[in-house]
Amino acid sequence: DVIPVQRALISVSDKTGLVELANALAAAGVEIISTGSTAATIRAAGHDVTDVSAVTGFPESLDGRVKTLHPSVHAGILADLRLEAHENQLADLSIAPFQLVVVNLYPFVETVESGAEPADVIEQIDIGGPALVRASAKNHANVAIAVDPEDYPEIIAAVAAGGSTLRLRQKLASLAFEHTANYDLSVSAWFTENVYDQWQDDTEALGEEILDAFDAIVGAEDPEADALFPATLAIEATRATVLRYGENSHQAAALYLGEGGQGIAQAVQLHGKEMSYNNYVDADAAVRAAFDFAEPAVAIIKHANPCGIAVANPKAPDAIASAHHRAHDCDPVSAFGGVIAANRVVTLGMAETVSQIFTEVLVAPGFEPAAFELLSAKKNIRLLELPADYRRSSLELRQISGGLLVQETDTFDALDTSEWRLVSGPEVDAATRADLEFAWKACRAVKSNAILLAHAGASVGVGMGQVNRVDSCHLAVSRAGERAEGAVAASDAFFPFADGLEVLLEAGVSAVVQPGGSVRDEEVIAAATAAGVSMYFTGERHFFH
Ligand code: 93A
Repeated sequence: DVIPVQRALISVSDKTGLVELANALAAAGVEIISTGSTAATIRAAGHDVTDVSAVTGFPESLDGRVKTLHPSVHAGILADLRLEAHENQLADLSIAPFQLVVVNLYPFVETVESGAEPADVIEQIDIGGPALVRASAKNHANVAIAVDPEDYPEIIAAVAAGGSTLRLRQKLASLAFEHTANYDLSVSAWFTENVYDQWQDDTEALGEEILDAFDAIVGAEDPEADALFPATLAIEATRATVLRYGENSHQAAALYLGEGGQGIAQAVQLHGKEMSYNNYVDADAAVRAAFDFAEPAVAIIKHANPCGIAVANPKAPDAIASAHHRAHDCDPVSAFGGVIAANRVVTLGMAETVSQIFTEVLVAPGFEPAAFELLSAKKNIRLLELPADYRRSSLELRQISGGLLVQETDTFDALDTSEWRLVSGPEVDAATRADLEFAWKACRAVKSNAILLAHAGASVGVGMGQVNRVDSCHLAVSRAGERAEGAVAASDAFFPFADGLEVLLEAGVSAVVQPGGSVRDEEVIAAATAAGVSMYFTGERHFFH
C-alpha cells in the first residue's frame, strides 16, 4: 500500500515551507503542477513547474475563480487505480494521475479579521481548493493530501522513503476533511453575522420609516370617527415595542397598546425569547378561546386555530392540568410548537406536562412558583401573565384596503341554551347536553367553516378554515378517528345541505348542535332523524374569519 509519488499538484495561499517541499520533490524527480503564485514561488526557487493551465488546456480565468476546477485535474485526482477500468479510462483521456496534492485555502478568516469589505471577503471564499482537498481525501487509497505546512516534513520523509503509506494517507485524509469543514463553518458564521445581520439592520431601518407611518395612523384624530365610536374604539394607542418583524421576516411591525386595555397586549412576559408578531396573534386566539369558559379551560392554538380545547370540573383534582392534558390529546401532532392559554393559574401538574412538549407560548393569569421554576428552566418557551382583570375589547377592528371595518366583538357573555330547539331525536341526557354546550362554545374559537367534535369536555376532532362545510366535517372526523363514535358535534353555521351532516352521522356522532336556518333544514333534520341522532338548533351562528 505504499504509493510512490511521481506527480504532485501544489496550490497554496500560505507559502510557509513551500520551497523546502519543492526542493525535496524536485530532488526525488517528482513532476510538479501548480497554480499562479504558487508556481511562481517554486520557479523562483529554481525548479521546473508545469502550469495547471497547461494540464487543463484552459486559462486560469475569472480573476482566478476558475483555476483547477477542470476534469483533467479532478480525474487525475479521483481515479481509483486499483480498478483497471479507471486506469484504462485515464489512459484513453490522456490524463495522468496525481499521487500527492498539497493545498491550503484562501485566507478567509484572516481577510475577515483584517476588516475587509464584504465583497473582498467573498472573493476569499475558496471553491476550487476545497474541491481539490476533498477529492484527494476521498481517494486516499491513491492520493496523499496535505493541507498544513506542519505535515510537509512527514511527506518529504515519505517521498524519500519510496512513497506514502496507507496509514499516512488515511491520517492526512481525516485532517483534510476537518480542515474543509472548519473552513466552511467560518464562512457560514460570517454569513450569519454579517450578511444576515446586515439584512436585519436594513429591515429595522426600514421599520423606522414605517413606524412613523404607523404612529400617524394610530394617532390620527378624526372628529367624525370620534363621534361615531367614542372612547370604546380605543384606537388611540401608544407604541409599546418594535417587533423583530411582522407575519414574515420582510415585514416591519410593532405592538401598540390601546388605552385602558387589559388584554394580551398588556400581558407581562415573565420568561423567554421576545414575543413575535405571530406569537401575539396566536396568544390572543388562545386566550379568546380559553376565556369563553367559566370552568377551568385550556386552548392550544396553531396558526390562529385551536388544535385542542378542553374544560375540567373545577372540583376535579388539579383541574387545569386535566384540561390541558385532554386539550393536548385532541391532536398531539398539531400541538407541537403550539401556543397555549389557560384561564386559571398554571399548576405544577400542568407545568410538568407542558415542559415535555415543545411549546412557543404559555399564557395564563399566573403561575404557581414551582410551575414557574420548572417551566422557566426551558429556554424556548415564552411565559406570559395576563392582567388580572383580563377582558376582551368590546370592538373589533379589521383593516381592508383603504379603510377599516369595525364590529362589536362576538362574545358568549351569557350563553342562553334555553333558546335551543330540539329538531330531531330525543332530548339528550345531562352529560351529552353539557358536551353539546361545550362544543358549541369551543366551536366559536375555530375559523369558519368550523366543525368541532367533543367528548367529556374536550375537543376530539376539529375541522377548521375550509371553504365548504363537508370538508370541515371530513377533517374533524378524520382527526377524531375512532373517537368520533359517540362524540357530539357542533357546527358554527347551518348545514346548507345534508351532505356534511351525513359525514358526521356515518362517523357515529351521538348528537349535533348547529344554528339551523338553511332553506334545506328539512333535509338536514330528516338525515339526523333517520340516523336516530338528536339535533338542536341554536338560532344563532358564530362565524369567525
Ligand atoms: O478561486 S478558486 O476557488 N478556484 C479554483 O479553481 C482554485 N484552485 C485552487 N480557488 C482555487 N484554488 C486556491 O488557490 C487554492 O486553494 C489556493 O489557496 C490558492 C492558490 O492560488 P495561487 O497559487 O494562484 O496563488
